Amino acid sequence: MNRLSLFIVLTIAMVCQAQDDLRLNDLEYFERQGVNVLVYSNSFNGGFNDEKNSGIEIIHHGVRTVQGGAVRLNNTPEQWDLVPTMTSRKVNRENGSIEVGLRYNDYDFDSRIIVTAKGKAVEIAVWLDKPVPEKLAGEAGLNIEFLPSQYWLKTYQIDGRLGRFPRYATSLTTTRPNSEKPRQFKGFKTYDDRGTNRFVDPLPLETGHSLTVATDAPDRMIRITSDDAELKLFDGRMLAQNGWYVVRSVLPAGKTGKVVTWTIEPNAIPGWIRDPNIGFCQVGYTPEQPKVAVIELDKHDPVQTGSASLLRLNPDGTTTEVYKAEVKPWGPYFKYNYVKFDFTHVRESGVYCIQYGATRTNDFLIDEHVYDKITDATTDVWVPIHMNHMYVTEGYRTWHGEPFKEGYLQAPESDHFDLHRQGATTDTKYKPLELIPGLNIGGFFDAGDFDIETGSNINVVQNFIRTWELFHPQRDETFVSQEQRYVELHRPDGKPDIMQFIEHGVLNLVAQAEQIGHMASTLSNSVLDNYHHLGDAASITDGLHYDPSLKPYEVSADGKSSGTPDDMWAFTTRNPNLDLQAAGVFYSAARVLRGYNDTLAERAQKQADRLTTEARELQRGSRFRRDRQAETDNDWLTGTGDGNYRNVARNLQTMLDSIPLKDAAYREKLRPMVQQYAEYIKSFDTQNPYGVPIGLGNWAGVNAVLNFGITVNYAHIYYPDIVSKDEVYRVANWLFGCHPYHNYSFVAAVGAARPKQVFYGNNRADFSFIPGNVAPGLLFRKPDHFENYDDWPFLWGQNEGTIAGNTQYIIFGSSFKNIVGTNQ
Ligand SMILES: [Ca+2]
Ligand SMILES: [Ca+2]
Ligand SMILES: [Ca+2]
Repeated sequence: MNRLSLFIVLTIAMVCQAQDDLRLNDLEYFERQGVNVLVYSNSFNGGFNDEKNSGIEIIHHGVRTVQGGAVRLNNTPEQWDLVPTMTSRKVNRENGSIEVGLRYNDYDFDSRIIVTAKGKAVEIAVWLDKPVPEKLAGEAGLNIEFLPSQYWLKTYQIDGRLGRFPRYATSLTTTRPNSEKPRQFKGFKTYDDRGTNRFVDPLPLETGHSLTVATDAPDRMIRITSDDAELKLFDGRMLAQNGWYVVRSVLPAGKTGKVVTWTIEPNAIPGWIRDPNIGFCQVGYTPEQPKVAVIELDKHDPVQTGSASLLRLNPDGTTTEVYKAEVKPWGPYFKYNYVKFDFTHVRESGVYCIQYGATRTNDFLIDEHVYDKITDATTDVWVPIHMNHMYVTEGYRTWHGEPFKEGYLQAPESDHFDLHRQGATTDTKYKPLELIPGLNIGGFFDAGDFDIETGSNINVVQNFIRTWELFHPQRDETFVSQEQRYVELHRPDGKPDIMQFIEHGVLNLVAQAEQIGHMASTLSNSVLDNYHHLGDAASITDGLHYDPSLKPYEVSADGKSSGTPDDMWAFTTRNPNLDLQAAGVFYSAARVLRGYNDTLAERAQKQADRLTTEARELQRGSRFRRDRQAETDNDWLTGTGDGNYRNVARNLQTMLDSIPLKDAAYREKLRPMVQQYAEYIKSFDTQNPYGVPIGLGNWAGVNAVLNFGITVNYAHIYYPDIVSKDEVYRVANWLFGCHPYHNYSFVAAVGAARPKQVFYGNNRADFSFIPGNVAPGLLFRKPDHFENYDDWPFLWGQNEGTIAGNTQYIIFGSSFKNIVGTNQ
C-alpha cells in the first residue's frame, strides 16, 4: 500500500468513524442514526412532580426508553419526591458537551452535570463545588431510569453476572426511620407507615461497575460503566406502580470536583430506519368521504416518494389491489418527513388495508355505518363508571363500591397537592375538620383520580345539557338508582341515561351550594397517601368518621368512627366566578330537569338566583359571564373585535350556539366570521400534515382538537356553503388513528380495528383501559419528539382521560354522527 492509498483508507475510516459517532446537532442534543441523547431539553418543573419526562433522556430507535438522568435524593424517586431545579444549561459546541446546573432549594444543595460525547458513547459526570450536605450524604446520587415495559423480561449483565429484568416487582426492600427520608413535595408523605414511623426503601437487584442492559435486544441494548462509582440497579415499581428501573450511583460524602463518572453507550443497529407509520382512520370511512392516509417517514428513509396501494380483503381469503397511486410529499414536520396517500375515489363497501413499501396496515372498513357507534362506549361505560358516591356494577364485575360514605370534612388551611389550596379562612360556618353534611352525593370522578373538581363537574353538566338539548338522545343502557346508590351498566331502566347523568352531576353541585353556601373549589383527598389510590374507589377511605380523640388506626366501640385521618376534605375558599359558573349551569339544569325531577329543578333554580345575587354583590362592578359573551359577540358584529383567527376560533362556537335562538339577520351577520373560520380551518393544512391544531404543551392537545372539531361541525351545520362537509372528517381522522408516532385510535375500545390498549384511568395499574376514554394524545417532548406510549399507561399528559374532555367528546361524536348521517 503506497502512502496515498493509505491516506485514502485512513481518511475513509475516519469519515466512517465520525459518521457513526454521537454528534451534538443543531437542536442541542446528541445524535447518531438510531440514537438521540437529550440533556435537559425537558427540565423538571415540579408542577405535578410527575417527572418521567425530564433530565437526561435517550430516544432509542424511535422510542424514549430512558429518562430521569439527574442528581436525585432517593434510590427510586416517586412522583412527589423532590426534583432538582435546573439553574443553568450551557451548550459547548467546541468540545461537544452540555452542562447543566441543578439545585435543591430545600437543602441548599447545588451540583453540575456535564455530558460529553465520546465516540459512540456519552460521558456523564457529576461535579460538586461544595460537598453533599450532611443531611443528604448517602442519599444524593446520580440516577437514570429505564422504561419497564421496554425492558422487562430482557436480560442484563453486570460485572459478568447474568440477570433478567423482572416482569413484576418482587425484589427486596428494607425499612428505615422516617427521619432519614428526604423531604417530599411540600412536606406531604406518599406512604402510610401504619404507625411504625419507618419508610420502605428498595434494595438493589444488583451492583457492579459494568452493566449491559438488554443484552438480547440490539435495539434496546445499552452499556453503562463507571470506574469511580458503584452502579446499583433498582426496580422503582417496589414503591409505586409507575416507577421505572433505576441505575444509580450514590455521590461520595465530603468530596468536591468530579465525583461520579459514567460512560453510557446505547447500541445502534447499523443503518436503522424506522418503519413507516401509516396514519389512517381505524374506525373506517364512509363511501363518500375524503380518504387520505398520512405516512410518517424516517428522515434517513431513502424512499420518500413512490406509490401506495389499497388492497381489498375478499371473503374467499384472497386479496385484490383495487387502487394504486403515487404518494404526494407534504414535507418535514419536526423529526420526520410526511407523504400522503389519497384513495378518496374508492367507494365500494368492503374490508381494506393500505400497503406502502413493505408496510401493510391492519384492516379497516369502508361502509355507510362505520361511525354509528363512536359514542356508545363513552356514554354506556366510561361515564357511569365515573359516577361518584354510587356502587357501580357491570355483568359479573363490580367497578367500585360506594365511595366516601363518611362524607367530607371542612379543609383546614393548606397549600395542598393536585393544585388545590385552602386559604386562611374557611368562608363557611364550619370549623376546620368539622363534618360538612350532605356532600357525599352525586358528582363524577375527575379523571384518573377520584376527586370532585367543581369546575370540571360544572363543565360535565353543561356538556350533558348541551347534548340533551341538541340531540335529545333517548339511549337507555344504564340503570341508576339514587335511592339505592346503585348503578348497573347495560340494564335499561326506562329513563334516558343522559338525563340521569345530568341529575347526578346537579345533585352534587346543588348540595355544595346548599350546605356550604357557595361552591367548593374541590372535594378532594386530605392525605397524599390515599390520593394516588389505584383500586376500588370505595376503599380509598375507611368509610368511618375521623375522630382525632382515637388513636391512629383505632376504631370506636360503636364501629362508626376511627382514628385514621383519611376522610376527604372540602376546599371552600369562596370564588364568585365559580359561583357564577355554577349559577349558569343551575339555570340550564332547572330548565332541563323540570318535568323530570321537579324538586331538583326548584333547588337548582333557587341556588342559581341566590348565587347570582351574592356573587354580583361580592364582585360589584364586574359583569355576569353571559354579558361578557354578549359583549364579545357585539364586538364582532360591529367590527371592533381584533379579528384574528385565534379570536374567531374562540368566539365562534358561542355565537353558533345562539343561532337557534336568534333571527335570520343574525345568521347573516355572522357569515364573514364563518368565512374567516373556513380560512382558519384550511390554515392547518400548511401548519402540519394532519390538518388539525396540534398542541405542544405538557398535556397533549385533545381538548383543543375536540373544540376545533365541534366548531367545525356546527359551522358546517349552519353554513354548509362556506364550510363543506369534507372538513368535518379532520378531527375524526386524527382521533381514530391518523396522527404521528403510531396509528392507534385514541378512543378506548371504540369501533376501531386498533384502538390504544392502555390508558391512564383508575385501572392503569392493570395496564388496561376504561372503554370510551379519550387519551390526551400526542405529548410533545422538546425539541422534536411526539410520543404516545401504548405499553405504558402512567404518563398522564398522554394517556389520562378527563370527565370534562370525555363529555366534550360526546358532543363532538354526536354532532359528527348527525352530519355524517345526512346527505347535505
Ligand atoms: Ca384531580
Ligand atoms: Ca337509564
Ligand atoms: Ca374515614
